[in-house]
Amino acid sequence: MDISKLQKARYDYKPKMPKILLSDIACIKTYDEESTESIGDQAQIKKLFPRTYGMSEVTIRRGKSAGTGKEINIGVILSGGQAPGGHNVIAGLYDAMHKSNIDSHLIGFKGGPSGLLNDRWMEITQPLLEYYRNTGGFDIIGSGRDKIETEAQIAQCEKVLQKHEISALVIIGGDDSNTNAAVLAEQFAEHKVPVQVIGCPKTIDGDLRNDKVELPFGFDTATKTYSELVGNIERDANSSRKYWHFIKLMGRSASHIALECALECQPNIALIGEEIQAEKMTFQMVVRHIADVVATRAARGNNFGVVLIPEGVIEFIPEFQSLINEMNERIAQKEQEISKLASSKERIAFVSKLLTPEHCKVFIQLPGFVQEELVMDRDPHGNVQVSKIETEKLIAEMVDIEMAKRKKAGCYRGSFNYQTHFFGYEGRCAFPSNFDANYCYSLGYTSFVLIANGLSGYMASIGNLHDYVDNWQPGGIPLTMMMDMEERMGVMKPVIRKALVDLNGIPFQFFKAHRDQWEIETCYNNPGPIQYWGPENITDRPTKTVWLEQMHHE
Ligand code: FBP
Repeated sequence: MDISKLQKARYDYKPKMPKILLSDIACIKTYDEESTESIGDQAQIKKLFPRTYGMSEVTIRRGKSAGTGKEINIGVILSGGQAPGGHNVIAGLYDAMHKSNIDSHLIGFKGGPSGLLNDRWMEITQPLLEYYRNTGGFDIIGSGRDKIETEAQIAQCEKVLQKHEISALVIIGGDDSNTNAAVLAEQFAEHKVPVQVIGCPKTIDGDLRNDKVELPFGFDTATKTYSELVGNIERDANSSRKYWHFIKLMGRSASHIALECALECQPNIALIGEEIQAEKMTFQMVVRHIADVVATRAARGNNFGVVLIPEGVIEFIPEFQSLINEMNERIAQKEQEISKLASSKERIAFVSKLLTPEHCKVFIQLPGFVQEELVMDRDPHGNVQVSKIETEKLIAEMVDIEMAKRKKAGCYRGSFNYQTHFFGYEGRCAFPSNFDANYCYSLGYTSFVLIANGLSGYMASIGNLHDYVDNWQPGGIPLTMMMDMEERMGVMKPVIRKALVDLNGIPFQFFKAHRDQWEIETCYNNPGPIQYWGPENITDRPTKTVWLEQMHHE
């Protein structure tokens, strides 16, 4: 294998850990704190999770641990979209379990939850891990988006876990995967299957967070990677002074990534889906607002700018939300007939007839490529794949039309030329920042401490993330604490609540207080690439979101 110099150097990086985790592993243990309630629908969640509901939050402090020293087998799964740092969670888990007992085994199930269902596995060994420490990606064992839901699937998991004599399973994933972890912990307890289940918070989207979980891993690296790219584009825009750049950023529903990049890069405009929904802004209102900024900047001689667009924005715009809901429902009923139509033109015509007049009007006004995306790109459940819609192009084209209208009416004299970009996959497997390398390793290590203390149905957590790593606080949060009931495809289900951008939170309020200036003036900030070596205040700094949120608590 031809390995880059940076990759080689990163193998040798020694992740920092909270001071307490540096103690002898036999001399740290969990302590019960307050007992917990779920964040919503307490009675229903309690009924569905009678054995794992109401457990106490735990902290890790010094104390004699009875559970260390035993030889055990642990299983691990990477689940969902890639996020930088996943390899370090596995490394932290591996190192902790081997500090406890050198003969223990770590079994990685390949390709996500389906690896467990289909018994596809590999042993994670020290020599193998040496090629993955501090690197991005999930390629050590792969990932997948399957769910383990039915009784038959749960029974199959129990069989596979028992076959390998696995006594604990660590699931590294987002809200859905950790919901799955909660279900497995409850079911194993009910069936008296001696397998503990521990979750780890992962997703670049940043939406697996609450009062107890400060941040999922991967958000830090991904947003720093995107911010570098956005900053570069801002510099380019300010150099050539001839383009408006419309940049879509990943984040399936919440706008945390766009907000963080806006705080870092100070673009002219950043759309925040949650605000658009709260203000009940129509698509036309969004387009007109951008057009107003384009016109104001043009009047000052600035025919350039940068607009950040969160991937999930479309679902926050009321008319699209109801159009998509209706399309999902009506297309599902006519799936077979639609599949027989040969051309996209025929499909578009057919689908527009299925819609109510109000939605049909919205649909036919959309540019052809968006109509096509709405009709053609459907997930295995038949739903519109919102993330595949080229919103950046759609918005840019609509602004173009609006500027042409204004020009004709004589109220705009500038020139409007645009470029579109989508940054998503570029950031999901980047080399983890020092923050994510340290955070993930600590999460993996903490997972083992929770296991050694006999816990199940917990998420490993690290608090105080804005502070020096020494002062980070490891612990465990009961998974049921983060749950409420939500409608999923027409059925009420217990799920871990997704955290959307808090419009009253300091990060959004900070953005709101500055954006008028950023719109009109050119206040671009170019944070540059992630730094791995150098002064700690540069290499280890957390995101602005984490930093600003902390100001709120102090
Ligand atoms: P997770 O929630 O699983 O972490 O995935 C996040 C994400 O990167 C989203 O931002 C994006 O919409 C989606 O995954 C893309 O998924 P896929 O990899 O299946 O294209």
